[in-house]
Amino acid sequence: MKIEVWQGDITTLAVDAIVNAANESLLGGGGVDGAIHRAAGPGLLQSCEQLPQLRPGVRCPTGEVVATDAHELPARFVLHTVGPVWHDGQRDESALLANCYWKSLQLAEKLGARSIAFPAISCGVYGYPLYRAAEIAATETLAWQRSHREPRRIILVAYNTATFKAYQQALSAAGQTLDDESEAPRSSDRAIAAQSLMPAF
Ligand code: AR6
Repeated sequence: MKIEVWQGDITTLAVDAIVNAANESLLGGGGVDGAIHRAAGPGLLQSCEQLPQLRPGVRCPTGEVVATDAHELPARFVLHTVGPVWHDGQRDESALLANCYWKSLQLAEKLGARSIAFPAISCGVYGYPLYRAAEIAATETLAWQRSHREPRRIILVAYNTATFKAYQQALSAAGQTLDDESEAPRSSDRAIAAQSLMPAF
């Protein structure tokens, strides 16, 4: 197995879980977050509003992740994670970004997901330098795949060519041979209900 790199719109992927680069409110925003909410329909916002972790005044800490149903998306679950805002690299940004990947994979495993797709968390509005973020995405996903059975299929989604190239370069530097562009994956039917598996922050 390899970590796959795929260029396109994450909302079109029929995988078990797609990851959303959310903000601490978990109530939607721009970028990939906006695209996911638009494609999922209004039910996704309702699911976010009903998350048991989001009591009044409580926000989702950076580096954490929660799951909701994916509503009208072809995926089964949306895993909402909050990436770090890039400042100067001295504010734990790399550890926080690594948490987004690792904790998303842990939650996907708990949900029975066999396939998961990640956007380039923090690489848009949050300003994380692209190649440094790609290195973290490559390191964390490869480490996971080498030590866990599921989710077996891990896809790094690049929305543009620069991100696609950064992923290829980072995966190659981390020891993976270059992959051909993969087909859009299909979902499996082994996922179990998200609601019973909500983690606490
Ligand atoms: N499919 C795949 N990737 C996408 C898509 C898409 N449809 N649309 C954008 N991207 P960003 P962040 C890429 O800004 O930096 C939101 O408002 C995009 O090209 O979405 O983590 C949230 O609510 C970039 O490479 O997320 C937060 O407030 C990557 O997704 C804030 O932005 C992430 O860019 C989070 O900022």
